Amino acid sequence: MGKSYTPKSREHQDRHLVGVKEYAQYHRDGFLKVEGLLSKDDVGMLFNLAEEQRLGIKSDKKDAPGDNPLDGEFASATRVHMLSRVNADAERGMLNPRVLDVIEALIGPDVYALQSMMFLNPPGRGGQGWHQDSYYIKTHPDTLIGAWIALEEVDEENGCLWVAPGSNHEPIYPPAGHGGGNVHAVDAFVDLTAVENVSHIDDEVNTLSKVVAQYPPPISVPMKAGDVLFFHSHLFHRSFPNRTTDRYRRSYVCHYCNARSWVPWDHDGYEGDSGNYRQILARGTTHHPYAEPAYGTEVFLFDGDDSSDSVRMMGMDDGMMMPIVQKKDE
Ligand SMILES: O=C(O)CCC(=O)C(=O)O
Repeated sequence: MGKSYTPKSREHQDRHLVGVKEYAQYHRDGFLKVEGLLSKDDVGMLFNLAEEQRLGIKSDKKDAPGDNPLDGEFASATRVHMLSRVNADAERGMLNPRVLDVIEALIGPDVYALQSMMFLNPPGRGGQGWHQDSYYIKTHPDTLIGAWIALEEVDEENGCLWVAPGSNHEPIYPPAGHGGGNVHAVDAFVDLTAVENVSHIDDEVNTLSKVVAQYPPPISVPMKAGDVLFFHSHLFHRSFPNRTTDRYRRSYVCHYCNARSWVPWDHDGYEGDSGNYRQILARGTTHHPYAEPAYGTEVFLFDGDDSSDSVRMMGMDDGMMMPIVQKKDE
């Protein structure tokens, strides 16, 4: 007999509990907005980080042509990938315990933190056409999930996210010309059409938009600072460029997966067949290799106490389901 494992991350203060209705809604619709999940301090830390990036990029571009001193900044400052590998605050943001509380409930118990992106989206910039995140990041089994953290008010004007509710039940549409080789379940479907120019902002050339059109009209997801949108990696979603003249659209977007998945992916490449060893174990435990937080951010992993009893739902004589504790030695 192998060592028993009852999934249970270490207790910590201020845990955000997910409701059963929220869990069901996430799995039905493919997204879940949790309002006010991040504290003012946590949002402030990430907002300041976004500002550092924005101003850093601005000063780099001070020689950009044009009369408007913001031209260079607007032309370049849209998104910064993987700050979490080089900055302690960015790592803390990706491993925010309350974000992980929700991720753990939705796709856990064992969680890898894979990716972070800081979006700045100045006036006139940003936007990403219809796409599915698992098209880009491979996890097998496919357990990828995104967390979109609003660092300020976002709405249709400055380029909030749009989603097609229920489209998370779709398979991943493969790119034309590649035989679908880099998406899951190649050759498993008789009628899965290939798509072109996924993520292109123009629906005329991004042919995933034709599948999106089979759904009820997509909905926008306006958010306030500290709200977090959790979204399924098969969900059709997009954003439009920021069409204001005087507002940014700052957000921090991170991706996670179940830490029992094989991850043949890493943002910066990896050696061998598996990128698992580059992914931070953020909750639970795993039989795969993993990375630890480079800046020492505390994570609440499996507490190593395998004496916990296992609880199962069982049918009683009266026909009711009851949680029954199963002792290890039974
Ligand atoms: O925030 C955006 O504009 C796009 C983000 C997105 O689509 C993603 O992270 O998958």
